[in-house]
Amino acid sequence: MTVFTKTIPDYQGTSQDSALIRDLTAENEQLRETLKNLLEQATHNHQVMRRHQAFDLQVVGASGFTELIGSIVQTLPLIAELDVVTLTLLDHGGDIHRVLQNLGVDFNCYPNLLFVENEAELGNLPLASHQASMGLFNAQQHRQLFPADLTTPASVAIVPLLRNKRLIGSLNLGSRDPARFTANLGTDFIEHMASIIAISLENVISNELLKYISLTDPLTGVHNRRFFDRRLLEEIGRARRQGYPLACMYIDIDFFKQINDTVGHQGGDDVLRELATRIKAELRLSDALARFGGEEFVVLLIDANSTSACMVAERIRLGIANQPFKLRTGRYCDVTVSIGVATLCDLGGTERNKPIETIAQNFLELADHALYEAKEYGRNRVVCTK
Ligand code: GH3
Ligand code: MG
Ligand code: MG
Repeated sequence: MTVFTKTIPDYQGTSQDSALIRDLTAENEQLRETLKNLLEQATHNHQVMRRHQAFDLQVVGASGFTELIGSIVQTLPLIAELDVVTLTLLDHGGDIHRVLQNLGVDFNCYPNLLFVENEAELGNLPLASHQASMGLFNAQQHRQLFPADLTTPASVAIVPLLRNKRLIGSLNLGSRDPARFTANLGTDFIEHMASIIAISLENVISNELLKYISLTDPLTGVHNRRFFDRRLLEEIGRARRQGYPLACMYIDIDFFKQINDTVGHQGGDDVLRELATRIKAELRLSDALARFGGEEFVVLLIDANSTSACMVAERIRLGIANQPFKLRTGRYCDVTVSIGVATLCDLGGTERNKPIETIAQNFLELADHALYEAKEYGRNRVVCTK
């Protein structure tokens, strides 16, 4: 922009000249004011651009799903001066939701994160055309994107999130200012932001799915040995620092080979799935259950001494032995398990200076040995070692 500065010569003139000078001075002041406003606007725009660039980097660099969602629903409203931001994810079959829940995401903490299983659930929004839509908030059209317990906006921008021309969700921006989003507003900037968010979302979701697959037993959906081994080391470290006991259970189905022979391999798989469900039902959320392979499951009980661990083991044993397993064929099958229990109660004492890996290995060996004894003593029983 060019700014003209008018210099008034130092000269004693007529009253006409004085009027001209007054006019020119007033015009000059007005120009200065305009310039000041433009500079302020430019500085503001520059700051907004810097904040958006920082936001882009934060979104692209998010290390996991929860960090990314936090950036979108908490940081974005601050940097873009919005009153509410929500995110809708298109989740066919509910797989993403299920996996994230299994990985420990507490969705109650994310009221701005919405899941829909198909495009129809997005309502009659023009998302199918893959175009952003902006305008006044309309409860009938937009309520499902801005639930009533969040701020109700006056104007909204609904921006499709696309990956390879496929709709994966929508970014929903809301302002209390009815003039903030109008139908004729340019969409380039918002669409750029949505494309960065879509790429980052796809990326973190793929990573979370991979993590889930690598730590989960595909048949039963409980954790696998890789997860358990990692968790055991963490928990021993924590228990040693905080001074509480841990207990470990080895659970093995009795005569499973015969069960397979009687009800077939599919029937055997049904038994394994149902067994995992029954064991889980007796545990606390903080406990860890893993299938170590075949028909062997291992449980880590947090803050459990020998007495309480043996009570839990006995409850599991009875819950299995007293109720026949219903298979998908409609057939019933009697199942019993043997359980070996070991506890770690002295982590602050003699175990204090041992490497955690050694403690973990000895701990598992003790539980495995107790299981061996339970089998030796006749099966369908619990053996606890101190
Ligand atoms: P014990 O009481 O001594 O534990 O006897 P068992 O028959 O349960 O033990 P054994 O180790 O002899 O047999 C385990 C069987 O588990 C053999 C194998 O075919 C079966 N098995 C291992 N993995 C699976 C699986 O994923 N599905 C099914 N259906 N069977 C499995
Ligand atoms: Mg067995
Ligand atoms: Mg076995």
